[in-house]
Parts: sequence; structure tokens; C-alpha cells
Amino acid sequence: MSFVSFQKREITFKLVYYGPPLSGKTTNLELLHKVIPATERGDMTMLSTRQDRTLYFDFLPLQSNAIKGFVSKFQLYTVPGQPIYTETRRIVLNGVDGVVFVADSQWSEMEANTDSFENLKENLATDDVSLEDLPHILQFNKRDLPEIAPIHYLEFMLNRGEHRVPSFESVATEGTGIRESLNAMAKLVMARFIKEHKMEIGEVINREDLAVSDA
Ligand SMILES: Nc1nc2c(ncn2[C@@H]2O[C@H](COP(=O)(O)OP(=O)(O)OP(=O)(O)O)[C@@H](O)[C@H]2O)c(=O)[nH]1
Ligand SMILES: [Mg+2]
Repeated sequence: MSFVSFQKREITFKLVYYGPPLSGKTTNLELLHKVIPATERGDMTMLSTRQDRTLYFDFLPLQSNAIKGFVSKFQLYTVPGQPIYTETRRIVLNGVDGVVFVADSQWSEMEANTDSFENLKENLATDDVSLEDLPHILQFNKRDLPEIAPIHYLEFMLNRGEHRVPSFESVATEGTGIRESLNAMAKLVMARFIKEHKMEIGEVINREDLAVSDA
């Protein structure tokens, strides 16, 4: 749930990168940390095991002046993908404003993708949130690998709800597609915020590229 401080003129959004084990969620945040200027981001916090598997979450704070008169803060979290950590994922999802679902494009991971997608819906349901009502996007990662499913197949598996959501191809290790995903996610949560607060979009948006500058 976005948090507004009118006194500090600050809006805080919580974005969660969700998806199956080893799909590239942590890599997204690592690369964003690398490419976003230090003036627009804070330090990255990683809580991982010795094998670099996320144990609890990774965290990266960003900020932008996309909404006029306010500092918009985006708190980026990842969840641990390993099946046993479902309770941890539920806790990290608490109060989420938007989900970037990072799918692994490899044929071998199709079941893991759909299991994780179902797990996302179940975990949201425990907080009475429906994925349909929550701003979210899909990221089809690892497009550089040889044994990958075509995009239309991934779309069929994960994006056939009544309302299709934006989807992006990525190679997180090379930084390809990660800004596009974040910007689309940021735009969706801000559009939701503006609608809920009955603001006129033309009045409040400072620039097209909402979360990450291309400098
Ligand atoms: N070839 C390729 N490898 C990738 C890509 N993205 C991530 N990886 C690799 O996949 C492995 C897992 O990446 P992580 O970012 O740790 O995955 P994760 O989703 O955070 O995994 P958990 O925290 O265990 O759920 C690492 O070895 C990454 O370097 C990609 O686009 N292409
Ligand atoms: Mg991770």
C-alpha cells in the first residue's frame, strides 16, 4: 500500500520482484543498482545464503521526482524463489503496490514458472488481494539461453487473464530489458495512485520516464 506523507511531500511505493527459483530476480536489482545514478538510488541490501540464494529478500531504494511537488520513493524487494520459503514470500508481499513477475524463459522451467505464479496468487489471497486488481507486469528473462520457449508460449502460460498485462523480454545479466520493466511498473503504480487520489495526470506527471533516467 503506497504511503503518503503530505508533510514531507513524499510518496513511497513498494515493488516486489517475484518468480521461480533462480529466474534472475536478484540480478535485476543488482544491475539496476549498477546503472542507476547514485543520486537516484540508495544502497542495496542482500540477505542471502553462501550460495547466493536469496534467503529473505533483497532491497534497493530508488527515488524520482516524477510526481510534481512530491518525492516518489520506490522500495524494490525480491523474494526467495525456493519453494520452502512460501511464508517468507507472503511476508515480503505484505503491503505491495506492484509486482514484477520474473519468469525463466527456459523450457525446463515452465512448471516452476506456473507454480510460482499460482503461489503468488495464493499468497496475495491470504491478504485478500487479487492479482487482477494489483498492478503487475511480466518479465521473460534469460532470453540469451538456447533452450527457451517462444514469447507467444510464455504469454499463453502467464498472460491470458481478462486483462492482459505489459510484458518485457530481458537478459538481466546484461541489463537488457530491466529498466523498461521497472519504468512500466513504476508508471502503473503511479497511475493507480493518481487515480485513487483523484489527481489529474496532466497536472502531476513531471516526465515520461518515471523511475529511471536514461542518462
Ligand atoms: N544466462 C542468463 N543467466 C541469468 C540471467 N539472469 C540471471 N541469470 C543467472 O541465473 C542465476 C540466478 O540468478 P539470481 O538473480 O540469483 O536468481 P533469483 O531469482 O534471485 O534466485 P533466488 O533468490 O534463489 O530465488 C545466476 O547465476 C545469474 O547470473 C539471464 O538473463 N541470462
Ligand atoms: Mg534472489
